[in-house]
Amino acid sequence: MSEALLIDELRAVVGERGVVVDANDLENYNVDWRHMFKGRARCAVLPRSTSEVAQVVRLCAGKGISIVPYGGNTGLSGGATPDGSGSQVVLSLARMNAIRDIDALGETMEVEAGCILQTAQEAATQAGLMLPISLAAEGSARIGGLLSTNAGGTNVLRYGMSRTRVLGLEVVTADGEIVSGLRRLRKDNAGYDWKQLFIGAEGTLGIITAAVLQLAPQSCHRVTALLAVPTPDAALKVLRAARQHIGETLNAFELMSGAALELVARHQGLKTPLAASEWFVLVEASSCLAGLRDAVEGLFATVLEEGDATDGVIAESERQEGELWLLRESITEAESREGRSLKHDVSVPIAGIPAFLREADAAVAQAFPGSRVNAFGHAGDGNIHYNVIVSPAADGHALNMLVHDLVVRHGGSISAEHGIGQYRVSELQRCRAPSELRLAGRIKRALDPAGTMNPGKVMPLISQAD
Ligand code: 2HG
Ligand code: ZN
Repeated sequence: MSEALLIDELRAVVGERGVVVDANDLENYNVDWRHMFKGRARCAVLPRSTSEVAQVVRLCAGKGISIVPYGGNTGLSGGATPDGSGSQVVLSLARMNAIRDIDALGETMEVEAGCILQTAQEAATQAGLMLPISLAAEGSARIGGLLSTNAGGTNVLRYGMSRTRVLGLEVVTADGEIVSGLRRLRKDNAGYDWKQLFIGAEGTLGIITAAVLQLAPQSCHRVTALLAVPTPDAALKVLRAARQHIGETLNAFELMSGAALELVARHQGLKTPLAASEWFVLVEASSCLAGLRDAVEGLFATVLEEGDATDGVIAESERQEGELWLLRESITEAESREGRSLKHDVSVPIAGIPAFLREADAAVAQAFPGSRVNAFGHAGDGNIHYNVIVSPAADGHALNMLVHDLVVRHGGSISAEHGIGQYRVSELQRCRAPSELRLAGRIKRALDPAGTMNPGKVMPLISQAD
């Protein structure tokens, strides 16, 4: 088939400006945010509506051309990066960014996949509500990508993963059919909950084009605090005490090593307002009931007295709250400036975090002398970013296997919130039970029998998986 003909046919669907073919313009689509994965797209297509997405998918399916759905390119696992063959079409949802509707009484928002998270958050706030998906990349991440990767973030502890926000979904299937389940119902037990298959599937089963999200009431008061803690064990005691003092008002409980904050100081020039410590926890709570600040002060008194925290500060203004959060949210950027790092986005049952960290630190130090662990994460929900800064010559695969084996031994997951993308395909095959993988293969083959939806992501290529 002539390339020019394909481009003409795509342009006929999405308009002249909706097809990107220029090599320079394609760079954004060819490389992921970390510059770790690099591919070569045949072209990028930017549909303006669900109907155009469906037409593009049908056109490509008819010609056996694979599609790589693309959101804000903020994923960390290479899920939106095409392979190097030059044969895959990248489908960006960027031009489908409307907020279609907000229902203030029902606390829902219908939004298109290309809407940037921050824009959706602001719209919810203007309506007197809030959209409780919160993560460092919220200024660029798009709703479709967030749902396709079932993104986590800093308030999963209270509000759950992105999946739990979704009441209704609209998708285009691998054969180009529009399936619309944009219901705004809290309760809907009518048959299979098929939308759950597409959430977290990273575009391997179809393309999410719009969603109805469950919003939440705004909190009237918020308290943000930073505590210095001697060990991860002590951090968990603080977590337990926080649950007792401030209960469900706890939005976030983030663990950061002193080493992580040293990176932030070195590369971002941001200073921690407490003296040096091996570990820190960042706590955020919010409520509309009075007395939250007093309750957090009570928590401080308890944990300082018990020696589970050695120091602490409660933010006195929104500016100070922002400064505390900036420390936490700058870790990824600071780490990327430090050199080569291998990311392990793992989760273990919360009580197992200290033992996991101890064992992993010892094993990594022994097998990879000279490497440095950058551990931080959402300890309140069991998710630790166990990233290791290594020399360019280090055997990354061996290190990944070492960490993941330990995770499996602790009953954990090798991807808590970043997904599998192309980065962890082989590790998922290695670490998951054969029965689970067989079931996943059956789902993939049922929904994408030709294997044209984001091939090689999450699952091995279909021929290999058979
Ligand atoms: C975070 O928690 C993100 O800040 C990124 O999930 C984690 O850089 C990472 O490994
Ligand atoms: Zn994270």
